[in-house]
Amino acid sequence: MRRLDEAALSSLPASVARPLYDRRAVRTGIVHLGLGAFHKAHQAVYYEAALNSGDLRWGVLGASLRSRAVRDQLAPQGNLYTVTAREGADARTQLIGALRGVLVAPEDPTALVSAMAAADTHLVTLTVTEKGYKLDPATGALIRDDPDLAADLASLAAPRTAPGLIVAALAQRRAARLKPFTTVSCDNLPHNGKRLRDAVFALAAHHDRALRDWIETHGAFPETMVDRIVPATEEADIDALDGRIGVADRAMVKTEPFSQWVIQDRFVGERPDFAALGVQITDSVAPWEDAKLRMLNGAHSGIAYLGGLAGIEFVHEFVAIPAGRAFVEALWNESAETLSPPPGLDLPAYRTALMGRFANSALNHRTRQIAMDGSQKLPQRLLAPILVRLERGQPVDTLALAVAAWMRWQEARDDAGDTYVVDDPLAARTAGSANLSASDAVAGLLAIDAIFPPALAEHPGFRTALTSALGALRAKGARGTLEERFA
Ligand code: CS2
Repeated sequence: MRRLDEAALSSLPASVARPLYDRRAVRTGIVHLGLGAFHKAHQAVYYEAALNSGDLRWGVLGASLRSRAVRDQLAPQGNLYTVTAREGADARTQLIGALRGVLVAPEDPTALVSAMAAADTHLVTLTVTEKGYKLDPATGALIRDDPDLAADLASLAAPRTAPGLIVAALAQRRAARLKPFTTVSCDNLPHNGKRLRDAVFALAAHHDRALRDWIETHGAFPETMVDRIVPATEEADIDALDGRIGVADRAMVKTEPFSQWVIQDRFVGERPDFAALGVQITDSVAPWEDAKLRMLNGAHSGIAYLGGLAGIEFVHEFVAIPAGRAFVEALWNESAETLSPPPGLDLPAYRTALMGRFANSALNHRTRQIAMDGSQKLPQRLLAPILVRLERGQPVDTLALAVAAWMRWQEARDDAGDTYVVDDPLAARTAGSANLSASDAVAGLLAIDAIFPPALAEHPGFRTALTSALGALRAKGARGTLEERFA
């Protein structure tokens, strides 16, 4: 089996799109924190387009904040990897050359900080997942007793968190009389730019008030909306790609044809010509962000828990079941009414396109993958629209069913009795309520104020809807409940 690397380039079939530029001439203009499948299939593809257009400032130094696996996959390949967009029988593969190197932050945090502080670095982008911001999901306040954040509050000599790395690097830039870089959160958080800025300000102020003020005056933390479905790569994907292109790419990513990136028009210094790369630059990102979080991600989370409990492995299988599809439509009916769609977003067309994306059977997007970290995802995806509807006195039955399915998921046993690990930073807390009666379980989980704001926790109608939905899920299973409510 031949491994992908520079030498293998000449043997690739002509159908594989490849770098149109000289990789040796590329400079590193971007440091990316949280190098994972999503970055590789989303932002990196836009940077690759910038390089292909001849603007060689936008090579990427990727950093993994924890594991060395990504570096170990990429290093033998000269940091080359492929992105394959699949739909039906169609698979289009592009070789990405934008990645210039990979650092593993815990191995050498100071090298990473120096790279971020380099004069050529104009953008620091992040995909560190919701929990990587060290913020309370309900309120957005810093979780000061998080062990890694506590270490960064004590000293920034060897930062451990994303906000810590950013503050340390900005301090070096200030000392070197350089401008800050633009810091771009690309995670599915509400107001991701503001949340990241708040975390950075709080940490900077703790160490050096003047540094905080300098960042406020000179820095930029644009809001963004990012969208591309990127299922985790499996061995079978690597084998299938090998069969098609004749090389083994252990760093490959698979995705869908669709991709969208909306960035608030707020930058310091140089940036790629984003508009020319198909990125939407706008003053108002929030309406895009809300629509995406509540429609795509909200439905995803509902599918993840109901599907996971019912033993449905993949998203496309869930929406192939009429009651599953009807559940998604009903959830969208509730969520859509809470949105103010931005100019250019036609909600009915958006819904049709989204259902088509969910139905993409070439992706094999696992419900279990989406079920991860529910405590961090629920507030912006499901609880935000519920709050709006309850304030208006509107029913929330379908959204509440999705939340109840998350509650039932905390029991770590699906409808067939098979056990699994609840992969969530708050799993130890949610487990305490899992085996109580439905009303006690609901009360116990609603009391977790890191997830549920008081207005929801104390709402009697919401509590009743959850208790009845949780009771139904336990008695009839997720599949039975879906069939009963949506068939
Ligand atoms: C998914 C997202 O795993 C999840 O939580 O909902 O990763 C989703 O696929 C992306 O946000 C799509 O842009």
